[in-house]
Amino acid sequence: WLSLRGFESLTRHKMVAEMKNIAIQLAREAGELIVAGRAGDVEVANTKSSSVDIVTAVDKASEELLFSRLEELRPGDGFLGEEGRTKESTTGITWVVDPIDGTVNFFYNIPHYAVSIAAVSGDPTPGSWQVEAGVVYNPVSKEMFSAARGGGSFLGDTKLQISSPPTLNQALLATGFSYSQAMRKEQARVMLELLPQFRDIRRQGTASLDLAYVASGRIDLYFERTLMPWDHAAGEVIVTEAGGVIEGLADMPPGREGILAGHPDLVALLQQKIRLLEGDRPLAEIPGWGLDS
Ligand code: LIP
Repeated sequence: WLSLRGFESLTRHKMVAEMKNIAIQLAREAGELIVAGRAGDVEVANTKSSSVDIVTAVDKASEELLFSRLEELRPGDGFLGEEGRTKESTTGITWVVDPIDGTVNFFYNIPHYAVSIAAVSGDPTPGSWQVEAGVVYNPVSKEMFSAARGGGSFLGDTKLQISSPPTLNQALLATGFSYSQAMRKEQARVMLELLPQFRDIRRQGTASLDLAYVASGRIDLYFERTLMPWDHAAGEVIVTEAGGVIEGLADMPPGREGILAGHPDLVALLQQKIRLLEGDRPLAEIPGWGLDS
């Protein structure tokens, strides 16, 4: 005999597992398109927030493939894509998609980029949404990071669990920098002070893989500001289902203002250090942060 609560829980587990499996399948399909596109000439199709924030035709083709396949498989769901495809949800589920995260790496043929696909419920806004399932797929290495809420976090079939933290000076910190020169200067100011206090830093150019690497123990701690929703949606659930935490800067929700990920003890220590450096000033107080200045 299954209680109502038990039935609801079973149903929810089944639903999020189905969304994760759809995301895995579609990430592989988009991955094939991306690898084929990289084999040819890759040119900048246009730029967005600055002259170095680039889009290629492959980014756009990957997003169109993912949008059309989700229309087939999940017609009532919403869509929020980096390259401009958006659709309101009628089911309460929205797919938050970065068709190629790490576009600059892709453009330079550095094999460290990913398809990032997340299914979120509720308001599809960072800090408000509930991430139900997420996948981050590197189509070159064919590494598939995946998680469903309540179902654990995986690399392939290997379950991921964040281990007990190293001391800060033994921790490997990953970060990234904005496309805005003014914001990069601010981010470098903070990183200049943090760098000597850690084992080392890594700036790998793909936020979704940085988050997946936190879940898999390849990175101990991650911190970045000015990310867009599609950069971190899938990585959030991959980290939390591996026992890590996702936090925003100070008391702000995780998102554009800043996102930290890792073991809760390390994240708490980093929050304190950033606050001491005044590295958690709201973006609006940083002159020129969003402009290509
Ligand atoms: C990138 C992120 C990266 C960040 C870059 C850029 P994109 O996403 O994955 O971590 O530092 O500035 O936002 O633009 O390649 O999808």
